[in-house]
Amino acid sequence: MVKKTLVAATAISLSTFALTSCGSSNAESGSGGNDDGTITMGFAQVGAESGWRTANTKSIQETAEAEGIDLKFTDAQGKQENQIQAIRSYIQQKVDVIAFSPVVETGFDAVLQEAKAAGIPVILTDRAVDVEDTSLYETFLGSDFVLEGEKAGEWLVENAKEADVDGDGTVNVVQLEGTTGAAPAIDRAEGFAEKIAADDSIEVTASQTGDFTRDGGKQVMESFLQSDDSIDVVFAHNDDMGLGAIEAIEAAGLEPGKDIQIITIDAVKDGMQALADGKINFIVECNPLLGPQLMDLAKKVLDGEEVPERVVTEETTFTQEQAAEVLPERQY
Ligand code: GYE
Repeated sequence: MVKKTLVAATAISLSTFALTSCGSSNAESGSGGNDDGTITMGFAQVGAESGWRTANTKSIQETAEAEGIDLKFTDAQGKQENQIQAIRSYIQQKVDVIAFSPVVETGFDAVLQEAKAAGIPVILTDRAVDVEDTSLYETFLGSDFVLEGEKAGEWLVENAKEADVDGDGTVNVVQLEGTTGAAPAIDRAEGFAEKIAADDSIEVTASQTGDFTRDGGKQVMESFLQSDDSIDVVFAHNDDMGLGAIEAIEAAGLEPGKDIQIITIDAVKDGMQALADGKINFIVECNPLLGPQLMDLAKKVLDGEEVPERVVTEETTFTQEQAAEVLPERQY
């Protein structure tokens, strides 16, 4: 699959062989924007589903403003058709560059071909698309989601004994998946599954989408709790769903972080607070502050400079002690 090839091109390759632009013909003018030098960027955002997304939007808007980039911003409210419509309208408006974070991986071929035909370069931020022709976009800036899932799985394997809260020899895990078909949902599940396969005592007993929202996580967790009283661990694909699960667990009279352990991804402030409070057990960081790198890539693309086909953001992980330490300085 195209995406898998991209994931293999890690940060290391940035400085070595991957300095190939996959659609530089789009931007050969080297104009760097309009006659007055102002760059107009059309950005089609996923929505406002999570704390991560809010921080991501803020980073993009603030950086554009600080750098004098004229940003046209739309919120697709989690719907792919809205996003496609927004991209089409940016093409009609003849923006200099289009950036977007694809709601789901597939189904963007046609609109990306339209952008290419119009000579407008496209930058993927945060999430990947699954298209045959990678020349349909210039570069993809964002996290390695498989690696994030792997980090979550690794931690669980290392802490399997403690995670087997009821001591029955099996670590029963329920998974709260992100939006169905979205790159982070697919890849995080994959990375996690790969790592926990090393320990036969760990088993994913139920897995359902909570759509990356707090409410979704709460509802799915409520139904999991109703049908299963042997849940040891929740693996939530983002903090918000984990926070929703905490509400459901507390409402069921159980103690999150103790009776049921919780692993999440993102490390936004609310998640980090719950981690420091002992309600979450481990968080894998996913950095939403992509604005500066995005604007930098856009300028380079418009100046006709070569850009790496994949730019991976650097991330870490947090235990409860580490969360308490860094929380006062956490920006988002
Ligand atoms: O983890 C989640 C958000 O695409 C990385 O989307 C992003 C994910 C993030 O809704 O909180």
